[in-house]
Amino acid sequence: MALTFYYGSGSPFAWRVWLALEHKKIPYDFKLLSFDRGDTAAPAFRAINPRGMVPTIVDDGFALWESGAILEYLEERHPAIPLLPKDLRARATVRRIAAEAAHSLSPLVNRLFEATLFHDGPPVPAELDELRQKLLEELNRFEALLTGSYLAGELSLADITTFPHLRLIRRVEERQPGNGLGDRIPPRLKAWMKRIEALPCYERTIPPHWKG
Ligand SMILES: N[C@@H](CCC(=O)N[C@@H](CS)C(=O)NCC(=O)O)C(=O)O
Repeated sequence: MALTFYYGSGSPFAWRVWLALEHKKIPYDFKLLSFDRGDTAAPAFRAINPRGMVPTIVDDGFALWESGAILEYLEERHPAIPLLPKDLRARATVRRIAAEAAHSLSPLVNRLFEATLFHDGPPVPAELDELRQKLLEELNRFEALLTGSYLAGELSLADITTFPHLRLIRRVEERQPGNGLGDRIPPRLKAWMKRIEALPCYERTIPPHWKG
């Protein structure tokens, strides 16, 4: 039985899992849930994931949610194309970076969305300036990690976990020019984004609603 993947367009957490499924060439049935339609609150979905959140997978009857847990599960279940290094400390570093993306970067990107695309009325300039400053400080921490092509050696869960949040920052600028970070994403991170966007898994996982 194939793995079923429940996804919601625009969710950075669901995007991580989609990138991993594609990169690792794992067969899956794709279930696109609509936030607007309230699909995540539907009883049939709540019966699978009582929290009503994407990403969620069901693998041979086993339901799992929380993107970090799903990524680790997929890694162990489908090790052929690895996204975790073999070396103990390298693996710990990847997990650390993935946790930093989840707990330090992601909340700031959420706040940027709330202050711009999800904001009723024009953004409050002072609030936006303070937020941009915090985001740039955070991005500089990721910039410092980029001594090679990827965040931690080879392409890994560190990149897969971090990328959607960076791409969402650019999305704000695309939708509301001047309200995102403009061209202030640090240069090595910018080049790294291009590298990820050149991977086949990127093209296949662009959020459907971005394509109009
Ligand atoms: N910590 C969770 C976060 C997942 C999450 O926040 N998902 C949101 C979308 S970004 C969701 O499904 N929300 C339900 C809804 O808005 O109906 C993870 O890493 O998977």
